[in-house]
Amino acid sequence: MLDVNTIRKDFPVLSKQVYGKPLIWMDSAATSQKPRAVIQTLVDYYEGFNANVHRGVHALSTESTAKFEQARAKVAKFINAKSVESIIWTRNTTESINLVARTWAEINIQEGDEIVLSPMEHHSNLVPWQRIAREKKASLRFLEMKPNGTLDLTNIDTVFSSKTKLLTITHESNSIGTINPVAQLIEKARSVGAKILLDGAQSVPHMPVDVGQLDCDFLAFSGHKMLGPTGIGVLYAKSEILEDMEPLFMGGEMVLEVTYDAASWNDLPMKFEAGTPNIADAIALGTAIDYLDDIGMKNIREHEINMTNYALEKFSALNDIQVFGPLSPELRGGIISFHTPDVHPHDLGTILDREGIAIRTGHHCTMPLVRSLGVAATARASFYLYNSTDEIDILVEALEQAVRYFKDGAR
Ligand code: C6P
Repeated sequence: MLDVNTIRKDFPVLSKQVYGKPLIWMDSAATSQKPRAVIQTLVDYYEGFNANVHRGVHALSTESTAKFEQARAKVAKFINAKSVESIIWTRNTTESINLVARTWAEINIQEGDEIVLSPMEHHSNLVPWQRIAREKKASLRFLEMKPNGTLDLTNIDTVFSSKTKLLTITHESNSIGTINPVAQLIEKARSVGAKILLDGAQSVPHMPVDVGQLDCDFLAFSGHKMLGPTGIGVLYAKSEILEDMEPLFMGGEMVLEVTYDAASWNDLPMKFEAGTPNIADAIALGTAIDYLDDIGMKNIREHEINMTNYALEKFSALNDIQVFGPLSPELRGGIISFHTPDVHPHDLGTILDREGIAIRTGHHCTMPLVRSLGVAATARASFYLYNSTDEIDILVEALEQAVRYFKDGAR
């Protein structure tokens, strides 16, 4: 059991009032709040040792380089990567996926090849592959989904074939919360010789993710969804694959030898990190990882299962509210997407905001999925380690009132 009251004290913004009501942050799937230690790390960097990395011999550069590389080592350990060389700093999940699409896929996807995805991909893990498919005359193959929002793997053998070159799939859906059976899918993809990219934007912050055990080739995630700052993300890739990949950006840092005519590439991971990197935010992501490690990822997952269980039970008592995604908390993360025919999700979001409750409404950057659910938009509450069941009670009560108000108004 997490001590939520104590945890909350570490997050300055959570003591904020919105419209005179205590802030209830249920939009962590969009971005998480940040603990004081992370914020302080940014201040410490700029006040104490701001300097470019890998360049200077002076004291400040030595310190910033050491802290920057320590942060990379923390990321590697956090996801159980074999080596720090496998950790490439990017801006976010989106950039990490695009890096794979513009480099690995440029070389390895050919005419007639197939890329397998789920129907619940975030646009960031769909649109880059649409472009690759178009440019390479390859095709996208989508797994099937059951009405309960889990994947239907009955016909999996007809989706994967020797033509499959890549399985690129979200570990946890940001839209309906489904946790996909990635171990089974990875095994299938491996059996046909395909590479595997996991979109870990919603899983890495919320559960233990072990790349050694999963044996995926790529994993993409964002620092800002896991208590870290915005503007820092990670691409994990097996180092032997990175060795074979061409860099995307050219310039300083990523080169070893340069003449007027040519250049050779630096060692991993620098080969993929042209220009001055996001030093402060990388170091602060290291602090976020320390914080998550102290709490324990298994404990965070357990807390979110309890929260989801509680929320699903409360929601089931509400009339006219449809919850999307699987109803078993073991099959989903702490994301509850819902819809009521009586109130437009945007109106719901506005009403809840007046109660101090921040949720997200819309298509959650998964337009094809939300359309397939038969609605134009959903309302989405997403939980993290600092949310309590008391907050769920307040959410459900506010929802009930909103629905009642709109129904009565319609009469
Ligand atoms: N989802 C949400 O509110 P970036 O923006 O690059 O940090 O993450 C993109 C992304 C990719 N995959 C998944 C599964 C995601 O959830 C996200 C971000 C946010 O659901 C913002 S749209």
